Amino acid sequence: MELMKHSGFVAIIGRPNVGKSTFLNRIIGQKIAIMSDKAQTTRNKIQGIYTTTDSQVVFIDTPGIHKPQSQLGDYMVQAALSTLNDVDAVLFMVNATQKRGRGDNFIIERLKKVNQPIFLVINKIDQVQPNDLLPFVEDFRQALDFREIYPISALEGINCEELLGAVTNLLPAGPQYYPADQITDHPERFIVAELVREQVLKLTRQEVPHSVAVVTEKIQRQDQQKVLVQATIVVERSSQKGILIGRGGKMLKQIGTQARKQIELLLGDKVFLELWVKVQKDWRDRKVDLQSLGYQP
Ligand code: GDP
Ligand code: K
Ligand code: MG
Repeated sequence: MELMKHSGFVAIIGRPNVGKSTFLNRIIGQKIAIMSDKAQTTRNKIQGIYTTTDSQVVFIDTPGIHKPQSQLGDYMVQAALSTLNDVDAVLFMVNATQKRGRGDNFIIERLKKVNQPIFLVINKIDQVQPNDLLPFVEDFRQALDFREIYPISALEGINCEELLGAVTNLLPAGPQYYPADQITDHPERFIVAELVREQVLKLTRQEVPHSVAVVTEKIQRQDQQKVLVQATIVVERSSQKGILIGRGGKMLKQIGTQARKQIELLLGDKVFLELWVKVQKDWRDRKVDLQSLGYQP
């Protein structure tokens, strides 16, 4: 096997909504992790693989660390924390517009037991005055010994290349873990389901987004660059099914139209998308359901 100048695994952790998935997608240059302004958008670990001629960095996007309120929440926090033990470096991401709080301190306590280099990544600097950054940095610097500190904007791309370069240079020589053209560890059908769930997150409110899971039933390539995609949206209660379908099917149609555009970008072909909605009572608190929906420990 060919040895690369730099290769390894880098975890991105932080509270919900600080911009972890946005950063990952920016680095990879394609949407492999869905994003939204809702906490707990990301439920699984997602690897984003960045390969150049002499290096390979495998970024691991994680669910935001929060106080779990269901079996699903438990799974998500465990998924995030467990990555800390087997990576070469950690990016601890915080939001420049939010002071250090209990959620950050909880993570910092866990990070104290990590021996690998830890970068403090201060995201969303497009939203703050430069003068406010210095006290912000000072406050975090006192809390933990960071290898480096990078203020960035994942949304606008500020300082992201620089951060990528610094992390890459830190990694030791090692194997190329994935083929050069592979950008994520998840199969196409996982991302397709996530792209449908992203639209549900965007278009619904309150408890509905958190009660939804999506399963891809079929991806079938047909003639003339057309792909048939079938997916089921799983909810916890029949009232939620009603909301998702909407009056005269209007909501489901809107979800379908938006999701189809995203799936077309992913697959590079015209897509014909069929969606169903199914009730699976309280799936978020049932171990068997969690496993069958892809949230397994
Ligand atoms: P995650 O939960 O940490 O993965 O966060 P997401 O990537 O889902 O982003 C949460 C929200 O923050 C979304 O609405 C993003 O558009 C927004 N966001 C992410 N990065 C930035 C940034 O650099 N600047 C601003 N202004 N918003 C951002
Ligand atoms: K989010
Ligand atoms: Mg995320």
